[in-house]
Amino acid sequence: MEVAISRARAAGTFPAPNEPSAQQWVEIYRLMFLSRAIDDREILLKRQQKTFFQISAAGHEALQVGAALALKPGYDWFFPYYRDRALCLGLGVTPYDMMLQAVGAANDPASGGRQMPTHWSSRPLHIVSSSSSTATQLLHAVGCAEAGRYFSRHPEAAVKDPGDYREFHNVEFHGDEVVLATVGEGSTSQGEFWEALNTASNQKLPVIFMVEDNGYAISVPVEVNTPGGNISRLVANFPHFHFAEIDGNDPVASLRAFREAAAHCRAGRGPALVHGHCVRLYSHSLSDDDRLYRCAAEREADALCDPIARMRSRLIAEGILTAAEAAQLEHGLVHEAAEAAERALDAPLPTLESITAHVYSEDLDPTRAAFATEQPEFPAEEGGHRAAAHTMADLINSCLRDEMRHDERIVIYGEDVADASRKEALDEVKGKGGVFKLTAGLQTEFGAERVFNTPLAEANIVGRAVGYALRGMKPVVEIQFFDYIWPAMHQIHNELALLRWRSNGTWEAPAVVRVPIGGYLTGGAIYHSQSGESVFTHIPGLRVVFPSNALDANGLLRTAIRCDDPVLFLEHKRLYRETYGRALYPGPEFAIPFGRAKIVRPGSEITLVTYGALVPRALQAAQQAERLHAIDVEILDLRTLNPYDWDAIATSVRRTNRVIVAHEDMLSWGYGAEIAARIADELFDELDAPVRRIGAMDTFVAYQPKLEDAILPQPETILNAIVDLKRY
Ligand SMILES: Cc1ncc(C[n+]2csc(CCOP(=O)(O)OP(=O)(O)O)c2C)c(N)n1
Ligand SMILES: [Mg+2]
Repeated sequence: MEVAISRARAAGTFPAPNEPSAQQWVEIYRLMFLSRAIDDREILLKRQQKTFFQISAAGHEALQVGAALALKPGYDWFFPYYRDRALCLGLGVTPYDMMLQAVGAANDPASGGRQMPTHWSSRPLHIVSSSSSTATQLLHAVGCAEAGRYFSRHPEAAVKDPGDYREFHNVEFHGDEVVLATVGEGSTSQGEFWEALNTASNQKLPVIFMVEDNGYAISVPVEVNTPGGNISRLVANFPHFHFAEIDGNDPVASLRAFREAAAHCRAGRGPALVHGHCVRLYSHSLSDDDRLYRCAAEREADALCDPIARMRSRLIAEGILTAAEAAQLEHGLVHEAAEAAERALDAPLPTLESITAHVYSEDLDPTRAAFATEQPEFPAEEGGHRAAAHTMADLINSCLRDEMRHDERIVIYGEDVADASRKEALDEVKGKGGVFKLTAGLQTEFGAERVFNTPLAEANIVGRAVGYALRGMKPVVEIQFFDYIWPAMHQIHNELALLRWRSNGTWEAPAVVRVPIGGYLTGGAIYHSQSGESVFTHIPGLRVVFPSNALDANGLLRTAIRCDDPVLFLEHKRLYRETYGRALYPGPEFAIPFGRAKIVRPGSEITLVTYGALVPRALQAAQQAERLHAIDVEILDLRTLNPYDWDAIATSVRRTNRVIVAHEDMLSWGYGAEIAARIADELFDELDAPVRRIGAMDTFVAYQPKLEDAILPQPETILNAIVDLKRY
């Protein structure tokens, strides 16, 4: 990819004195004007139906150019939003790159024709791919800053290891880099804004938040979003912050404010928030018409604040340019934008074959044999005694411990996962280590920089993981209960799983999200019993794992951690300490590839496809079917739900000609619907009976055990289905 860093940027940073030289004034004006010229050209193209969407930076140019020139592209890190054209021009994105995205060209460097215009991304410049979701990027910026700090304190963690995901991630850090995250004033209403400020403040992270306050969020004026109408007043009490509230129509005020903010951050004193008041000169986007909701007088007043017109007058008044020189410069820039557009319109479009590229890592396939280090090395002895079988909880804990020893890039965090946040307590107490104790002892062994508690905010947990992972670290985070994953859903669906595809393979976030799931708890009730795995298997880019026993949990978690894709690792709470499925410790290298089902009971008459807590229940049912009805059932434990082992299902169904798909989650629109549909479609000729499904009733799980028993599938439910299906 071609990266043109503009002339003034070639030296790295914009020259330091607070008052720019004449040449610097002209450079600021050049960037501002060029940004507007590209916007205007794009609007023309959209009206000619040569492009498909347009959103402009008009009115924000001064604020953005000041920020760009105060920071160092390719050294600092940038999490912009869709209105940041002048910022990205100032960082070195070229007009041609922008036009390639506007037309959706194959070699649009930001997304290969996948994202709308102005959804920035450039790896060499450290501009991280942005989504359309407002404010999600702020948490990525926080995680990114945490990762930079971590590597500067643990430089040895940056070493590559050819055995896992680390082979494919170059780590870059300097120790004093800052992270810029930008946001509109309306989007400061998002919880993620406050969650980001919370952690940046608490951790004194070098993040500069730039609030671009144009007074409107589409049609909603600022006072509706922000009580009192001014975000600076609301955030003023966050500790460790440097705050600045500026006239965003003045590029020199902006440059000064961002230099001061960057100095505060680089010195390790904490984060900064620069609140710039600017104007939105055009409608929100070309799909909007602001005459529908703004008075004419207000729009005219904003037009008088146009930062480009003001800057032009200033240059002429100060004798830096004559009117003729300004006109000549502008003419050249309009021509530059037009020429970039013409070239982009001739660029090749993406091929249809390219659509499926970069959904998952193409470097490291977690189904491949390299992850089949099976043949566990069971020890004969442990701690001077004959080795004993361990629970699933124990073997997940030992996998986490072994992997943390093996890979210094792993950090573990979530709610209550630390042994004790107050370190002085650790001399006295045993430690918590998770509400289910899955992370017990890890903070004590690896320290509070690698194992720590977060604020009680699930989007914070997953959003930061995206930021950590895109810097090459391996966050292995915990959501305390599946029932509370929903605040993080936006981050999982629109960010974690999507980053690779939307950036056409330029960025990725291979984090692991561990989640206790499921019911059968006798009193777990509505909010501690939920299933819902099919909601996540419906997300391209996300691997979903659901082990049913201790050994599988250990081997699959190792693969989840070492692989290069984001993984949702579902752990059934009821199975954590069951007698069923205990196993000896399999050693620190035991791994199981994804996408390989296990035949937990061979049989010849009916195939029962299942996973999770239904595996032991299906086994009970199969034993009774054999004993009471002489029916021989084969049970397949899928172990991973995305990818899943279609070959194993097809092979078994071809032999038995009858199949049941059983899961704990609700029947309708559940995971089994997909498997059953595919069997009906591709194996129709093999079937002697309809495909049968088993799942929970289409309700939530009640507290009263009598109701819970009726709502969730029981061994008898499975047995009845087996007997019924054999009648065909
Ligand atoms: C999470 C989310 N909700 C809604 C939208 C639709 N949307 C796009 S931009 C926008 C307004 C944003 O206003 P503001 O943050 O002030 O930024 P501005 O566009 O004014 O620069 C809305 C509601 C979205 N993109 N993401
Ligand atoms: Mg706004």
